[in-house]
Amino acid sequence: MRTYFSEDHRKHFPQAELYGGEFVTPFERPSRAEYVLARLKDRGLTDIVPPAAPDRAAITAMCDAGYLSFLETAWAEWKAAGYAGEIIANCWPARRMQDNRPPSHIDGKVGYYALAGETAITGGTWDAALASAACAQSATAHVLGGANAAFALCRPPGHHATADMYGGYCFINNASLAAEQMRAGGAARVAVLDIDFHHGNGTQDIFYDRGDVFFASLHGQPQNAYPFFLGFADETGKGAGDGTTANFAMAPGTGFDIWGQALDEAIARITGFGAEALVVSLGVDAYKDDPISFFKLDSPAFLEAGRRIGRMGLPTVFCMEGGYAIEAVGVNTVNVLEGFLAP
Ligand code: 5XA
Ligand code: ZN
Repeated sequence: MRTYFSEDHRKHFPQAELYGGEFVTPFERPSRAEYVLARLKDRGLTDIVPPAAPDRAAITAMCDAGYLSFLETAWAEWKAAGYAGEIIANCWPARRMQDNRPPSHIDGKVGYYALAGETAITGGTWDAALASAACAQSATAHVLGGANAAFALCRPPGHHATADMYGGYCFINNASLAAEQMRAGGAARVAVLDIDFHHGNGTQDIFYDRGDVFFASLHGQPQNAYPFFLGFADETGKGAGDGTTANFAMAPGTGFDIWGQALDEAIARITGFGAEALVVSLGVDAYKDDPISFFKLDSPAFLEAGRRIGRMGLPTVFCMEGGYAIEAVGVNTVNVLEGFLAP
């Protein structure tokens, strides 16, 4: 399986994440990608190539124009405002406030376009986000060209980003771009299977009223887990998308016995939908030692998950999402890929 990877991911390395009332080194950091790369090479998956230039038109088609312009210019505006630190949101259009009038001042814009406060923007964030999107786009092009699968080693990740909001370490929704590209490339029905510990609120939001893209997510129940406000089982889609969203929200302490059943059910739903192509939001923070999650999967569980996904027999693009038990991220990610390759 070919991996698409861009060194430009390093341009996004905020020094601060607001966590537990303190500033800490962000859990989502460049070394995560290094561990995945090292493990790919250890296991002989050495077909690792840089992506083509990002297809900006596809990104523009999926995202809000004001949002993209904000991402591209936020750092310059922040500096022009005289701020010394990194861009961190500190005010929002909360309940009973207007949320459809983007402010002019950079402080207001940041709050308008942010869905959470943990994610800092720096001078290199936009370039890195574009490079990450390019990895997803090139991986998808590779599969549309006839490969049975490809791995986009995306960093920053994408599944929390909506068409007009960033957060949860995500800026451009890479998996959604891949799904749209699969559709444009001829797949009549596409599924996104999100196995990251956190609900893929951005992907759900982008496809919620679409009948041609199925979204299934396995995640920590929103009462207890980020992103908290979406991912309940009764969110099933609307309009033409009624019935094309499936949320499997699980309790603290969930192990592979329960998680594996949810995966089987998600796979059955995707098969029943008649998907012709698959995008996997490949987060490995369901791992038992992940520092910001509460599932209890061990490393062999990721191998088994990959096998079950592989048995679907669909052209598949894997997009890297979360996973913060840094030294295990490589093993767990590559386990999914190896399971897929030898189902
Ligand atoms: O999949 N999403 C993540 O891993 C990010 C979680 C951010 C929590 N503040
Ligand atoms: Zn996650």
